[in-house]
Amino acid sequence: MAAETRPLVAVLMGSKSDWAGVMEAADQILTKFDVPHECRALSAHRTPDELREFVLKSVERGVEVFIAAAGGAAHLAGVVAAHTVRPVLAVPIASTSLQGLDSLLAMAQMPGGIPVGTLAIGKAGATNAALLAVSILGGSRPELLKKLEQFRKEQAAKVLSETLP
Ligand code: RP5
Repeated sequence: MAAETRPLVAVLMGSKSDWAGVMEAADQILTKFDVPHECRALSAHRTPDELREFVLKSVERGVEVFIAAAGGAAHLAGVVAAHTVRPVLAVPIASTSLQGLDSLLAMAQMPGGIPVGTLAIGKAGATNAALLAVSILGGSRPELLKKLEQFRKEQAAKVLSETLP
């Protein structure tokens, strides 16, 4: 991985308000695994032209996985997937009175033909989207799979070391 500096993962979110405490978790995981990535706020509804341009340029520049997070009537992941055949991982954000259930259903219920892989609502989904991106990239980068195995060993050790009151 050391030689790769071009972004391999693009982390998109519908608004800057999706970052703190939620999508920053995806950034942290990708940084932990030394995966070159970039994070951008772009909206399917509010910046449709810039979003399309970004996705097309990203693919040209070598991005292999997209993560797309959005709240409410969440079309971001579907629109990204409309412009690329690279995998798109969707993270529903709990930013409305429906607490992310609206986004979860919008993302999970993509009609057959243009898939997005939908993760859990919120921070857990952001974390898992990044881990899944590492796993996807690991298909051609065995060193990333080794890091994932080590990560899981550390998680297991933590659970086993915990004592209850
Ligand atoms: C969605 O609307 C964003 O993904 C965000 O979750 C939600 C609210 O956006 P802001 O009004 O905070 O910009 O598009």
